[in-house]
Amino acid sequence: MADAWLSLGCNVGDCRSNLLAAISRLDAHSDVSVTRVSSVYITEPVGGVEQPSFLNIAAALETGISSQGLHALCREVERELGGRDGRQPMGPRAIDIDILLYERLEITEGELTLPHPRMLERAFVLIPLAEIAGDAMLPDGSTVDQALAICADDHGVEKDSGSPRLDWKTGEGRT
Ligand code: PH2
Ligand code: MG
Ligand code: MG
Repeated sequence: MADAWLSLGCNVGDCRSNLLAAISRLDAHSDVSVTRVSSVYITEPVGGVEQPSFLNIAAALETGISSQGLHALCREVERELGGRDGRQPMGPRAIDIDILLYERLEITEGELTLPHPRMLERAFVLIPLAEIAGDAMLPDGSTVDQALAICADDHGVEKDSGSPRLDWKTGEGRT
């Protein structure tokens, strides 16, 4: 089994529902177990066009599928939830599922680069990830907590403390 960590984001439609549906579908795969999901964070958009705030979460999973297999599964779940319809790079989307880390693998193969090439520059990725996996290691042996400590991104990232956590086992947490 391999450990992998994902970043999920949404800023179009019913985002809590889309995020919950995404982690539930990933967990429903026979070779994927979601083990932890962060709080939901309301985050200022980074890059691209002017667009609404995002909701972002991080998720930890254990999987028997390869990094490429997991990438294909993430794309499939994005498609099922309408997250790839008409979207632009860095633009608004109903669901985005990015693999951040897969074990301590360092690869570029087709569309997949690991670790995620922009994760170290993004507070909306590192803050949720540090909540559930501060000790997780990057390929160079440094930790997520260390990466967050030196991240200079000052875009707003605020825990959505007024709403329940998303529970992918019971399906609770939709508003
Ligand atoms: N995703 C993007 C572009 N910008 N900004 C925030 N706050 N959160 C995101 O998930 C995000 C973004 C493209 O993947
Ligand atoms: Mg993304
Ligand atoms: Mg993506």
